[in-house]
Amino acid sequence: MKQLFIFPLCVGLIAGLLCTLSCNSCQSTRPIAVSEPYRQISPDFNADSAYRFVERQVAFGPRVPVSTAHSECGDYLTAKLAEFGAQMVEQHADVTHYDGKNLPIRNIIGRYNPDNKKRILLYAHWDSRPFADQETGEERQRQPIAGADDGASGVGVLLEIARQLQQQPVTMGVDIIFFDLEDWGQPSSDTRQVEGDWWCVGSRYWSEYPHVEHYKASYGILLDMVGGSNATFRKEGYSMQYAPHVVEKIWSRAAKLGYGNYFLPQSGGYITDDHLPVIKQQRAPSANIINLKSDTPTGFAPHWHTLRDDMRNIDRNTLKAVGQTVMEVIYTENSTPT
Ligand code: AHN
Ligand code: ZN
Repeated sequence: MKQLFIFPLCVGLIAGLLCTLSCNSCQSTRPIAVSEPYRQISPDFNADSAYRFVERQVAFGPRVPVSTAHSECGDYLTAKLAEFGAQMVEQHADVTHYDGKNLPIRNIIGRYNPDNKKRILLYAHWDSRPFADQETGEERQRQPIAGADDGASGVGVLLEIARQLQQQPVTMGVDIIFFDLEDWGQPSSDTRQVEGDWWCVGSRYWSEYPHVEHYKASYGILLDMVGGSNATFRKEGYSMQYAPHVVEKIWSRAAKLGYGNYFLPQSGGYITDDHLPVIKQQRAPSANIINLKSDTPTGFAPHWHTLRDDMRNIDRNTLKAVGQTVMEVIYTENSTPT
């Protein structure tokens, strides 16, 4: 009789032990504290495609207002955004630049889901600087730059994002603006005391006279010099001052995607750029993604405003890091209800 009691007890003990063992082995595969790889939400940004968009702009020649290259490239950009399904608006205006001359400007605006109140604004400048004033030698300083990085890179990344928005649409509103005449600030070689600030003329015009009355976006992202090899994006001063939450969104997504080597957790200098008028006129709190260096005299990459700012500097890896990060911000936002 005794054995009859002991037997089930033994079976119970063994079963219990087995269960504990197997549960332990279950636990080791349970994804609790173990860090899971981040799953990308956005479609793949195609860096080859972005590269070709940069190359195409540069092939027109320096996009200096008023030149054939400028007007032909403007037509190309409008046609491309339209081809990628954006509803187009162009702004034409006459402005005065620092030398007192009148210049026509052309801001190119592509709208996705124009009726949605919730909007994100993405922008870059499409003009190129008429003088390579960071060059050595007066003759060289008078020549216009190719602007592969300074101008064309940001526009190229945004064209690729537009192409992706057509293939995998979002419900949220997205505006892409290519601003004209960002880069005609007084050259350092011109020592005259000219009153005023002459950068960012196109974005200043738009910020004062937006394409839609009372235009407002939830936030904005400026892409400026986002194609250089070994680019480093430091947290630009005005962006941190006026839009730290936007900086945080971008830098944290970049880190999740593994681009922490481009988007450094460091502060950079204060840069007068297209985001300033946009911020000041309260069109959108904006962050500037801009290649800032801690080891160059200018604070920018060595090719900045020189004749070396051509396709040799453009690195697909940088375009990819920026493009994928911005897309991740957009597509994450789109899946988050407000
Ligand atoms: C200043 O040098 C004050 N701003 C530079 C903004 C810029 C020029 N971005 C590209 N080109
Ligand atoms: Zn420039």
